[in-house]
Amino acid sequence: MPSKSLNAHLVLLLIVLLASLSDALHAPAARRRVSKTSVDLNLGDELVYLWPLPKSFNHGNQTLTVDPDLSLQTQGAGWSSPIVAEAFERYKDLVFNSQVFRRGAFESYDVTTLTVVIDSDDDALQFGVDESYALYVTRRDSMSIVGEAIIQANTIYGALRGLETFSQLCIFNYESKNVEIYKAPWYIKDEPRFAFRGLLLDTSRHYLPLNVIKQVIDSMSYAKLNVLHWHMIDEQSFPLEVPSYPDLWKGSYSKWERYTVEDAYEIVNFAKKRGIHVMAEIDVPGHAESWGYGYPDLWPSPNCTEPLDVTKDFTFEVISGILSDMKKIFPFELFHLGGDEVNTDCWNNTLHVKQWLEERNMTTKDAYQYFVLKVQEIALTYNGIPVNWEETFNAFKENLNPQTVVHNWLGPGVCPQAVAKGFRCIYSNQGVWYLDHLDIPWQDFYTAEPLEGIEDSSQQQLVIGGEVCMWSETADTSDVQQTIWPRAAAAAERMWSSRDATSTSALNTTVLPRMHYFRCLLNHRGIAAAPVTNQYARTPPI
Ligand code: CP6
Repeated sequence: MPSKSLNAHLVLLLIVLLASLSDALHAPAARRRVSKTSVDLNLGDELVYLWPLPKSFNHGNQTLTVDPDLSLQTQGAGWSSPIVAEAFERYKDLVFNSQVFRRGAFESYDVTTLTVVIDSDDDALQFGVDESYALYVTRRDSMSIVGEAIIQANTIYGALRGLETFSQLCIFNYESKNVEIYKAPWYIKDEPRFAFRGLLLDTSRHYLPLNVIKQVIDSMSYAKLNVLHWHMIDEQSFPLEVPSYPDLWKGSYSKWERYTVEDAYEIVNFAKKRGIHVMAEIDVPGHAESWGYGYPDLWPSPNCTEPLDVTKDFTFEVISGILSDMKKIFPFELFHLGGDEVNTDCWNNTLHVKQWLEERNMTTKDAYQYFVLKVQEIALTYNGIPVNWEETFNAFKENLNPQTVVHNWLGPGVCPQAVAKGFRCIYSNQGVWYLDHLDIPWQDFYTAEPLEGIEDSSQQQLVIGGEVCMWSETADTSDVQQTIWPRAAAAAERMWSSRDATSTSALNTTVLPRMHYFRCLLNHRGIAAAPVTNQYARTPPI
């Protein structure tokens, strides 16, 4: 045998030996030959497989069967809501559709009716809308008048959250071929810890088709997230149709990578039916280069295409036109005005801007403040509450409009400072809640705490919630869902469930099996959620 080939064989042998040695060190003995290890979590009896965990619950130990022809009965002032009726049909599809039923002719089910009692008929999806609900599931004979499963909610949006929880209790049993509810009876009373539970989607770096955005919205509702922060426009592309300035979307990547006004309405309505607000953003004065493809006058000069030209009235006329058009589409009270990562160097290097600054005795930082405050005023005239990235607070502190919501992203530090000055705050610490940072593990998403460093309870009230960010420089339709899920779910439980329920000790025993299970639920619902860990998992009650 030639020596080269012998060497190659030796090297191969060595690799095989080392690989099996490392397997032996890392894997249980019985599975030494499998590259992936396997864990049998075997903790099911004590754990409740609902995600996010409800605020309070009690349950028994009965198994109830659910009728595939489950009927909806609505009561209370909100009884006629089409939003609830449609949601019921969606959840029925999710629970029953992909299963094959062996329905006996005389089979009788324990749960044949879901009764939803809604106290208010107001279907306005306002910020802070009451999302609380109670859910009871018992045997039919013990509650003969109103049925076996009851959701009580003050608003239709609370009812939607209750429907999600009910759907998570319904599990298909491949032996009995029935959908079953385990550990009944159930008594659940639930409400969110934070009113703002967001996910940022970036459609400027990579365009996302409407159907993909809709699927993300659907998946958000499964984790009870309630704000889609639509970071639609940035320096790379301007995909939105703006009737007041129809050349703006010349800054889109192509003619088919665009959103019409109707498209945007459709997203807002689709989200509303799932109790999800859409918070739109125009990120100014930085991150706005694409605006100039349609209107080059917005650029200080062809060599200075960002930040937008602070000297021209035209700049603020365009912003006013955009906000006027966008506020008609996006009724959510909060409107994001960006303000992050503004590099003003080229303002100084552009003659007419430099002169404008000198005439007014302004520094570039003054001009940045002038820009941000002016845009805040414009937004307020259209009844938009300004949200700004934290750099604006870091630079201008109490000069910001007092209604401003400060949006954290640089480390954990700013919310304590902002709420101490009376501003509201959204937590998005990039070290733990940036989904495009693939190296951040789910445990870091889970243990992140929006109230960290804030002891005073009235200051804590000013933290309206948090948001996980799916920046899309390196992600698109091909991988957006698997990048969002399941880690966004870890943050979703942090924002919904009570602080003491989301204990940060014993993550591997109390949270990991439930995470595995919720990820599996997402997969069953057609969402391309990535594996939680590189381990196989057997999670009760399946
Ligand atoms: N785009 C915009 C971005 C980011 C921000 N704003 C960003 C910055 C740093 C990281 C990730 C994202 N891509 N408009 C900051 C809020 Cl690490």
